[in-house]
Amino acid sequence: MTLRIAVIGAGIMGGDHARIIAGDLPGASLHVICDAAQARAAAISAECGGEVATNPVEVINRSDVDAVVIASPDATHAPLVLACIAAGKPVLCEKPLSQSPAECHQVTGAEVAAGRQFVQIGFMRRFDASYAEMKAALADGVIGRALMMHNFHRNVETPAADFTAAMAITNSAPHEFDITRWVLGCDFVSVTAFKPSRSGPLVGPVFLVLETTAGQLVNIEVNNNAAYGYDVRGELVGEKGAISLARTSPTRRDLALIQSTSYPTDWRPAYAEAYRQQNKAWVRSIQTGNPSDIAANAWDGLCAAVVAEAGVQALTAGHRIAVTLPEKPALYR
Ligand code: ISE
Repeated sequence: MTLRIAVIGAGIMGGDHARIIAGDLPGASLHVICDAAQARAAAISAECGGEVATNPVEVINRSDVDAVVIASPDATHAPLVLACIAAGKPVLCEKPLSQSPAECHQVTGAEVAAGRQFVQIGFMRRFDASYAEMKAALADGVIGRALMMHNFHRNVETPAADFTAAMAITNSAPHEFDITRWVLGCDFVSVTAFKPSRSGPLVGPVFLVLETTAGQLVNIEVNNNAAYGYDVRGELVGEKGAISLARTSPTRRDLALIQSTSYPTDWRPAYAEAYRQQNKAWVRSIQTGNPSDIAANAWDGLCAAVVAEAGVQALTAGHRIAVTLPEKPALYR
């Protein structure tokens, strides 16, 4: 049976998910594209197909919608996920699940009450080959026990004019909060946050230092106005060696005594394949009834939100803040 998928949100990520579903997602079809701005939904529909709609809750409850992708503004994610759970619809929710741990708690509580998982969170880096190889190297023991993980997350410029330093922690850094948890297989016990002074009005970098439940250190630099290119770096340091993400460029140029490679413009070309693999894993999980063993679930979304909230507190307080997670429900063990 082909899954009839509705995409909620026709912005940057909603458009990309619609293109993946329409063009490269076996077993699924783009059934509805929904956005409060009808013209934006109509433009995606003209390109990818699907009916146009403007009311997300109505779409979620349609009997001819089998599954839902939520790619609307961050603040709408948790309420719409709750509507999907209430309607019994599997949902792929773009990160973050919510910037509020309390809202994430409502979602995990709804899944626990239903006795099953409905939610996959769009932490697509878990499906990136470089991070998968890093995780495998740690599991194989080749670099020894993990000591530290260094992470750099640089955007050309902030994705929105109202982007703040706190959003660097609540919107961008959740990728690192999740991928370091996934690679290291542990959680965090504290976070300390710093930010250098930057000249001019642009949002400057934030620098986080986190301690894990296994006594390791994780540092995360998020610079949303790096200017030179979209550049994500990672190095996992073990007691016997280290492994780093290899930055790839489609080509290398040798011209006039200069060798050069290019940077992606933003995260979408950098993780195009990871998004496809993530979405395929989601469709498989619906078809089989078994959650993906790679993808992030609502519990992972809650963990990212708890760390992000502590990170913002640490930035304001200027000292280490404890990260305290609730008891993990059996549904997620
Ligand atoms: C954006 O929302 C993403 O999810 C990107 O992966 C990340 O690199 C960017 O910093 C975020 O704003």
